[in-house]
Amino acid sequence: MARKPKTIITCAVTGAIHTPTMSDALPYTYDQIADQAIAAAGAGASILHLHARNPETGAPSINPDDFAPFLQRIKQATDAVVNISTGGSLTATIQERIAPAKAFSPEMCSMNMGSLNFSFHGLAARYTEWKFPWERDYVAGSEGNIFRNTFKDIKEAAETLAPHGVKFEHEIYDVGHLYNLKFMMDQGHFKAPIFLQFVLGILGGIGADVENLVFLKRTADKLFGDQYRWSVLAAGAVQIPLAVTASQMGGHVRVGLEDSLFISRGELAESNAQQVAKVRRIIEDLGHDIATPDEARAILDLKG
Ligand code: KMH
Ligand code: ZN
Repeated sequence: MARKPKTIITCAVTGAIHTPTMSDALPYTYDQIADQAIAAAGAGASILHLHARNPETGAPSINPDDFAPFLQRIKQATDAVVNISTGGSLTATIQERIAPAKAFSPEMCSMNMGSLNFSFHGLAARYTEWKFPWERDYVAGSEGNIFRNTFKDIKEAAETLAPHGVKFEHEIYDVGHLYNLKFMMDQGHFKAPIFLQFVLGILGGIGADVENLVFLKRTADKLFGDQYRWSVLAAGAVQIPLAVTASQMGGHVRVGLEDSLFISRGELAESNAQQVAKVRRIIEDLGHDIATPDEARAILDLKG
C-alpha cells in the first residue's frame, strides 16, 4: 500500500503554563531544556517549540538571555527547526514577548491570533504544597488573566519580525481567530502559505473534541483553500488522541510537556521524548512516515 503524506511532529518542550511542582520531568534549567529538546528531536520531532525558564526557580522567562544557552546547545546537537515562542507571558507587552524571536531570528516563531481569557487556575486546586513560592499565585492568578493579542499587537509583531523571514506558527484557539488571520492576510500582514496550529482545550478557547477540530478545519478550508498547512495541539488528557486524529485528517501534530504532562491517563510522562516516541509509533503504525527536519522545511516553506 502506498505510504501517506509525511507528518511533522512538533515538540513543545516546557511552555509557560506548567510549574515544577506538577511534574519532576518538566525541564527548566538550561541543560534540562537542551537535553530534553535534543532527545525529542532524536525521537522524531522535526520542530522544537521553545520557551525559556528562570533556571533557578523554574518561572517562565521571556528574557533572551535565558534562551541563549539552550539554543546554542540545541543548534550544535540537532538539525531540528527552532521555533521560538512569542506568547510566553500573559502580562508582558507584545514588544517584550517578541524580543527573543527578534534576538535569535529563528526559522519559526509562534503568532497568537486573538485575545482570550487564558486560564489554568483549575490546576491550582490539585496541589497543596508548592516547590517554589511563585507557583501558587502564578497558577491561581491566571483566573484573572487576559492573553492580549489585539489586531494592533499582531500587526506590530508581524511588522517587526517580517525582515527576519520567520515562518509563523499561527496559534488558533478558537474559530474567530481564523477570521482574524484572514482579515490580516487580506490587509497584507501575512503571506501564504500559512501554518495553522489549532489549539484545543485551553480554558478560554475552543474545547478539545473531534467535532470542534472538524469545524476548525472546514472553516480553514473555506477561508484559505489550499494555501495553508495545519497541525493540532490538544491540552491535557486528549493530547495524543487528538494529535493522532489530526494525522489521519492530513494534519501535523504537536506534543510536549508544554501542552500535557501525561503519557497516558493518570500517568505522568517521563520526558518530552517519551511523548514524541509514543505519537510517532502510533502514526507510523497507521501508515504515515514522519517528516525529517529538511522535509518539514520543504512542507512549510521555511527560509532554511
Ligand atoms: N501554550 C500553548 C497553549 C505560544 O507559545 O505562543 C500555546 C502556545 C503559545 O504555545
Ligand atoms: Zn508555547
